[in-house]
Amino acid sequence: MASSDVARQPDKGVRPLSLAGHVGFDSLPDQLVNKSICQGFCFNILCIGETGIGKSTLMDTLFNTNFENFESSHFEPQVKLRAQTYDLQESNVRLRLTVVNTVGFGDQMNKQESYQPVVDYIDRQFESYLQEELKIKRSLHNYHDSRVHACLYFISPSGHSLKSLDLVTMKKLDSKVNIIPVIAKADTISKSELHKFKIKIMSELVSNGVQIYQFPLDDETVAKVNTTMNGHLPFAVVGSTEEVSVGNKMVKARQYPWGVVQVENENHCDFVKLREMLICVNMEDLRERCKLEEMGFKDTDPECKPVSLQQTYEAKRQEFLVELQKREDEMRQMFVQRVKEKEAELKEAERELQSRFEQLKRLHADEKAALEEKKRLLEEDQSSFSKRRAAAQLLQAQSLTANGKKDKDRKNSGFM
Ligand SMILES: Nc1nc2c(ncn2[C@@H]2O[C@H](COP(=O)(O)OP(=O)(O)OP(=O)(O)O)[C@@H](O)[C@H]2O)c(=O)[nH]1
Ligand SMILES: [Mg+2]
Repeated sequence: MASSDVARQPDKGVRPLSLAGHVGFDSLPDQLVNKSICQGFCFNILCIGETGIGKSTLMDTLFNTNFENFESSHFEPQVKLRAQTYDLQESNVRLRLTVVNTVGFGDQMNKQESYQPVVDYIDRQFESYLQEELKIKRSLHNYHDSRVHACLYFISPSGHSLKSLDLVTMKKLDSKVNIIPVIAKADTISKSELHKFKIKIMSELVSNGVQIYQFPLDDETVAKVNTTMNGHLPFAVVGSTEEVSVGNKMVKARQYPWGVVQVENENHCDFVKLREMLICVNMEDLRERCKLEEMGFKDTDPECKPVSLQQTYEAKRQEFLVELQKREDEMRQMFVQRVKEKEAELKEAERELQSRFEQLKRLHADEKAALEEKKRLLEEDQSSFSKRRAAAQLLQAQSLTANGKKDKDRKNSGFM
């Protein structure tokens, strides 16, 4: 039975009544729409793919704009995640879009170095959301949810098979994010090869137990289109923001010496299918589809008994609080340890200063003693010099007196 029929079925004991006039609750859908428009929306896309595989071009093509793009080198020692957030507006609907790119993905010799930073990034976003969610006073309405809503996984158009890095990465992420695989630069692969490649990819994903995002079938308004589109996965995409004249109109395309590949022509590639599915039909499902497993939510307990969401939530909350307490204790211990270390460092510095001061004091005392000794010697010299000068002056005076007397005697004898 369709879900809308279930909703229309009156419950036992509930009587349907007709209204005699207008009441006003028929405005409820409008109220919801107005509230949503006022709040705006947020959507976060993670693009995983090797350097130069066409991630930025596809994002520009999807959102009909030019995002800030940086070309990455193939020599990044490790994968970095670069998140850029933009405010977009279409009619009166505002969308805060975050595009996260894997810079240097696949350029490392060690595969773990390629996927681990991606896993860590996704976990961090969940963690911070969970922390906000578990706060007693939540402010989720103005909290910028940075959890990844959709992950576009760019597969290289080798026409051969998936690389082991693709399988390992998707396997690590499939319980954490909604993975939508796309075959990048699909204009570089022939139609028949592409057909076989798609089948090969899907069978490899299944045999390796990789769960990709399935467009949901529970909403009957979109179930039909979603069923068809699930059969087209992975989408083979071509990106370009270049406008080329085809017939009498300009279309987004890639021009080659032998012809033109039109991005929005469904006979040329699956770009339109991807845009429809990702943006027009399932964006809300992707936004809302909470990967509860990521937070540890399960339908049954270890003994396979069913547990309610509330029980799991409470258990999870308790677990989280215990973890928080543990971390707080660890931080406190770390703080005490750091204070002790700093204290010891300061004491050591003080000791060094003290010994330097003592050394300087000793030096100063030695210098003072040496100077005093010099002063004493100088004073001795000065006093012996004074004595010698006095003796010399006395001698000089005596000799002057003696000479005076001799002159007088000579004069007296001359007159006689
Ligand atoms: N043939 C073909 N070339 C494409 C396609 N999309 C992008 N390119 C070209 O591939 C090159 C790299 O494209 P980008 O979009 O910068 O690739 P990227 O993955 O963002 O690169 P990084 O951010 O440096 O890792 C450019 O020369 C694009 O013109 C496509 O669908 N087909
Ligand atoms: Mg780029």
